[in-house]
Amino acid sequence: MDQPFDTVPDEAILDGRATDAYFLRTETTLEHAGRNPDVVAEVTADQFPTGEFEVLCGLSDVASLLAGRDLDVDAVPEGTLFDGGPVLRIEGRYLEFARYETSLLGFLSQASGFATGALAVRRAAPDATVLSFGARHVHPAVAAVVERSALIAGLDGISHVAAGELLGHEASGTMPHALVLCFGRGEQEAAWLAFDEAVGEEVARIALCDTFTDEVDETLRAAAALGDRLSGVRIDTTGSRRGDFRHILREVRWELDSRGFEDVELFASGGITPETMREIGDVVDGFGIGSAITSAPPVDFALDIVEIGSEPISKRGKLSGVKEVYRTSDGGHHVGPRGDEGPEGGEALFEPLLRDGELVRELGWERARDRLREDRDRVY
Ligand code: PCP
Repeated sequence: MDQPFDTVPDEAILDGRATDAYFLRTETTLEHAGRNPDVVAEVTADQFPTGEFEVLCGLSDVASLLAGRDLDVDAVPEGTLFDGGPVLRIEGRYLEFARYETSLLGFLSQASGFATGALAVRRAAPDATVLSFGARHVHPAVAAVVERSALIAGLDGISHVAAGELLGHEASGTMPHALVLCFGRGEQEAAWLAFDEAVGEEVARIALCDTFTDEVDETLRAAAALGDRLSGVRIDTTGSRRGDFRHILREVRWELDSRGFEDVELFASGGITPETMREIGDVVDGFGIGSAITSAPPVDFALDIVEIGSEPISKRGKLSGVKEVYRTSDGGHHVGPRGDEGPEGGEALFEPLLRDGELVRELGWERARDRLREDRDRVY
């Protein structure tokens, strides 16, 4: 079985076969006509600012894609909030990168979408512990893209083991309903106690308390069974049984507190959106969030040639000429022609990424997370 999954292999991405067929026909045609102009191309979502910021993510994959090619590439740093104008610029012969456009846009569009969704989650509960549970909603080959974007957005943890190994950030989590079900109805204590006996001391004892009976009932049983070894409970009440989720969680908190379990933390999960987080954030200590991250729409980036042979050019509807983008002194985003004086006190955002195909910037996710944290303080 050479290729067990519907996953395009890395080699096809790196050699440019992970592309739309029309780029290969473009190569054939330009080579036939003896044309391979010197161009500047830009990657842009909206031409002008719209008032809605998005998070740039996926740059490390783009660097891996274009490294070694005879190109200069500049980009705004990963983790930057952007609102209109280009985020990446490629300078070189067109045929040097034509076939890579599809993968390049895919890398940026999906990762930036996840990171933008994850930032909305982060901002909805700035002080809570928030874990990414989104890997289950995507093809496993891109789970690390979800988790990396979530970490860049400032989430506290991730659930996916292989992604954690890749990113150098150990996966965490609680327990699934499957574990409780395996011990049988009425045997929840056996499940929680077996978990406590089996897993390492470094794992927080967070009991899932909604499998068979009422959330308050299961929570109090978990507290009685584990005593002060219980560090938290997770409530994941299924949508059809949820009713007033905030009320359920307040009841759980009340009953724990009134029995001296004030230190037992309360975690909520299951279909939770930033809006839900704002509704219940004062009652819970943490969240597990999946679809609010993975269902975020991809950012609609396009790659456009804006200069050929030093002359500005563009298709209609797009802005010709090379551009610069700035963080303005009041935290806004400004787009202007390269070479013009930017806004007073503005910081030009583009930085070199590749020079003659060589990587000239560090690209770790921790760096991007720190960048976003700083940029958030300026923008919001
Ligand atoms: C939780 C929930 C969703 C998971 C989290 C993803 O799973 O029921 O399926 O969250 P999302 O709704 O924000 O995307 P678990 O309770 O761990 O799953 P299971 O019922 O399989 O044990």
